[in-house]
Amino acid sequence: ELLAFARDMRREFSRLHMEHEFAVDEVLTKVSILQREFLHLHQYNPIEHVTSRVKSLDSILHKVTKRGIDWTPQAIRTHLTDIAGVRITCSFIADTYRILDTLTSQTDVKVREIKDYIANPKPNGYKSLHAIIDIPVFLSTGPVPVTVEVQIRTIAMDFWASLEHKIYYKYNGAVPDHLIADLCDAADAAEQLDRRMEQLHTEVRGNGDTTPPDSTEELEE
Ligand code: 0O2
Repeated sequence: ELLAFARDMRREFSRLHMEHEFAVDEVLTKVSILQREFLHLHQYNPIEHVTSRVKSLDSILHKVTKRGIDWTPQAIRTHLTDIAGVRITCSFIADTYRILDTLTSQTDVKVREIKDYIANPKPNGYKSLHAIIDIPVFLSTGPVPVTVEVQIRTIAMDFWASLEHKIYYKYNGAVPDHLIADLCDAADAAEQLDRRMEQLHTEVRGNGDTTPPDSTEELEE
């Protein structure tokens, strides 16, 4: 009986994983369409790169245990909102909001929560837009809503966040004070860079079409 239970659980978890993979695919398709249409309309590509991941079973169970969530697929589906993650890196701050608005206003996307860490950065300097969305995945049995965490940020914010993430893990969360202060300074520098790049971009675009001749090729990488 225990063996049958274990087998059922394994099947349930692999279904959970698969549904989240499908949801990531759906979001990636939406992002790719937005990107290509944006390029067609405005002659520039607002998205630098897109990455995605589905949490491994190990890290799902680790987080579930830490949070005291029941080890049932149903409870996990309801309470763990970052099993599927898509990260969109944009060139400019204005683009991050534009992409967020366009994505979250699509009729099949249900917004669960939006966190604007660009307007309200975390105390350590972390900046990004986070959207927790439910997206329908069409299975043989019908549509199933699946939750995806979408993070949207600029290249400078992404650069900062990936270094901070490495430092945080290296020190197991107990980052020395001088590094925390340095990271705060670096976050300020990243913000300044974002502002200056945006100003430059606006200025140059205001002076007519500056599309580089190979801009469409960027999408084919
Ligand atoms: P990983 O390894 O990227 O998956 P929660 O995820 O709900 O426990 P919270 O704070 O309620 O945490 O949600 P929030 O703020 O939306 O953060 C979720 C994710 O945003 C994190 O996932 C990170 O990817 C990113 N993030 C949030 N804060 C920071 C930060 O200070 N530095 C960096 N580098 N990334 C951050 P995970 O699961 O924590 O990490």
